[in-house]
Amino acid sequence: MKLSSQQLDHFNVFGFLIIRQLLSPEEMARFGREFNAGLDSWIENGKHDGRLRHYATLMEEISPFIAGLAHDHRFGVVAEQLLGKEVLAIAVDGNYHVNDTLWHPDTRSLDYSAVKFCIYPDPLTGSNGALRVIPGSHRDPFLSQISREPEKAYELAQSDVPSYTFESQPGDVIVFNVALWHAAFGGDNCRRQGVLVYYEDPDTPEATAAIKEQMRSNHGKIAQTGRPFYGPYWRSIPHARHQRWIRRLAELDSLETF
Ligand SMILES: O=C(O)CCC(=O)C(=O)O
Repeated sequence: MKLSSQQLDHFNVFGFLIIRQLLSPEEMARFGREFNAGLDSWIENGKHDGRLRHYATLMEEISPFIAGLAHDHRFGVVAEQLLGKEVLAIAVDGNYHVNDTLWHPDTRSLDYSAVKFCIYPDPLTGSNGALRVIPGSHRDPFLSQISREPEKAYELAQSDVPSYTFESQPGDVIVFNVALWHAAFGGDNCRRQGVLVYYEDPDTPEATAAIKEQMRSNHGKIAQTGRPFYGPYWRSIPHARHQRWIRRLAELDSLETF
């Protein structure tokens, strides 16, 4: 899949890109089934009680279609075009979100670049939890100027911060630079979000150091669950692109969780 120069400009200028109906209804039906099976397999009694956000990786044999999206050209090759270089697939995961996600960027480091694809299996509008982004907030000085406390900084409620809302139908995908400020408001207690994250394949000391540090933090979060971030299934996916990622992560000391 080849992005147009307008799509690349949109991503570079605003920090995000929307690709409508990237996944077909049949693919979304499978996505939804594997998503629930994968997420529920990380819950002790197998059922989310809706009280707290629940996160799980989707890189195991229980969700082969979702795991395989990482090397699907609609994601892996698109990530390469967006970042203008080779990438590493870092995570495929999902969340049952509960209530609001307050404003934040996923990173404040501009030493490396990375993108996050979000796939919401249920229709979402601005009033029931659609993702909101602040266009152009992935670059400094705007990135650093925005406050996490809009109530104090601008006398604005979190949900009143000026933004663009990604209203979506199943199959629509948004991809954003991980430095972009984003949030979501008004969702229920089981708002489903699938995610694919790619980092640039680092070729400078700064990017390498920043990515290694970020990976330590990624592994640290998963280590608490007692599971490996990259389990045997993920490591064995027999796709050339995928195997290159595994080798590079090992070279970067970023493959092992413990
Ligand atoms: O609530 C959401 O949909 C966004 C969650 C989030 O902050 C993220 O994916 O980085």
